Amino acid sequence: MRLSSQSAIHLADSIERPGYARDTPGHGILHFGMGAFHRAHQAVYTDDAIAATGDIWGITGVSLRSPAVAAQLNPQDGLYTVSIRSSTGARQRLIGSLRSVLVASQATPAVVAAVASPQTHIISFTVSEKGYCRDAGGSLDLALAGVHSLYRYLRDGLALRQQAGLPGVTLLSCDNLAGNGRQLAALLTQYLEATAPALTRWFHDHCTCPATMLDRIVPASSAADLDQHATSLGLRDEAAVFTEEFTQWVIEDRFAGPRPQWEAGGAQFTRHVQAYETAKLRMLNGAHSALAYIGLARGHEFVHEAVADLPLRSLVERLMREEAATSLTAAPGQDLGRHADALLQRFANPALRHRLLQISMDGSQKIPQRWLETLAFHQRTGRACASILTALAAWIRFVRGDRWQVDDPRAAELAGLWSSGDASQVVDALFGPQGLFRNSWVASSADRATLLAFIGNPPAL
Ligand code: CS2
Repeated sequence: MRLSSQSAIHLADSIERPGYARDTPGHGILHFGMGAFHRAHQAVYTDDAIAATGDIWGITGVSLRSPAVAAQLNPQDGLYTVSIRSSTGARQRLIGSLRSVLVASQATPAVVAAVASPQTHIISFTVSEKGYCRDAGGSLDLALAGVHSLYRYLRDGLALRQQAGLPGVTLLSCDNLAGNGRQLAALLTQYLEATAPALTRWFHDHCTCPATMLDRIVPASSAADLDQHATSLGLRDEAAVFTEEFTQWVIEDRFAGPRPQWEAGGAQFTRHVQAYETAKLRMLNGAHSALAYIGLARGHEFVHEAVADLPLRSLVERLMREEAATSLTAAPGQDLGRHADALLQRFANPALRHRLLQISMDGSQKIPQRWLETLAFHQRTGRACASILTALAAWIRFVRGDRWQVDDPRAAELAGLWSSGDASQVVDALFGPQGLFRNSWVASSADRATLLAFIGNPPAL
């Protein structure tokens, strides 16, 4: 039997349930990007906030193109379980904050109407780095921002809000971008200026784009996970997600209207989001990407295996402690050394089975904020960053595309750079003065030589 509002009474008693009645209409959150991450993070904080305050909020999910998540969640009335996997076992909980999922490409008017609805106060996003349709320099690429980009739905819905005299909304980017709120505001402004200039002023005067830092490791659920889970649950949950105990959400308190009391689930509201965010991107995500590209080349499949490979573990420690942490200003009370200790422990969790290939996706969208900004910082301090350069060389070999399937919006272009077989041409096309990533980092001649040496001959570690 499939999980749904009706069948939920058959769930095993050990499973925690929403502490509120789900059938009351409430305030609305419209969330773009219904992947496992949102279901294991923001939707859980929202569930906690509703249970703690009785203030009802409901999330309407939007998938931009793929109907897969809607087909998992709608037949289940939006219900799904989160399983927390630690080394001591698993704990499960049923989440009630999600109401339904729209597929934007098939239900455009419904998505635009949801943006414009007076019940909607927050529109949030986990559309991944590439969902923002940026060019390599970080500006909006209008050719990519087509009819099924998030910008189009925002523009059409916000225009209706303006015409109806409705209040603005909070646009909350929850993606791993440096200065995610600021970037969303700038990109949407570029889009409006190009396609609906009369709306730009209203957007600036009525909407806000707070900065956020979100952290929880959520591997994609596999078919085997779902099968095994059905046995322990007593019902089949096609939308189940599996995650770790750790969770963190740091948010800038700059909302255009009401918001859930996410503090009830442990969210921190602070002015120092940027410090947390930069530390997370350069340490956690920077380490993750290094584990992915170097770990795959060393024959590993999962993060816990790669971090148990001692020479690789030491490289990742040096990357976090000596290269990333020294480029950061900690938030008040934040201890970056302890942060690195905790990350190593989280990476070592064997129950998570987090695939390196999942992290390897979309490298061209990830490396600027994970590695290149650290390299640029230390170009000014004079510190050599051998660990990041080793990881960067592994990525350059990876995008050649001859050993793994490269899942990246620039995959063809990156593989094309390799057509001459000459690594120095590839490095110059990426990190030379005219290179693709020149706005983030241009390799000095010493770093260029190191990179070329590491590409030709991966260091033994
Ligand atoms: C990972 C992140 O796939 C990736 O690129 O580095 O999804 C990471 O697991 C999360 O940011 C953890 O909060």
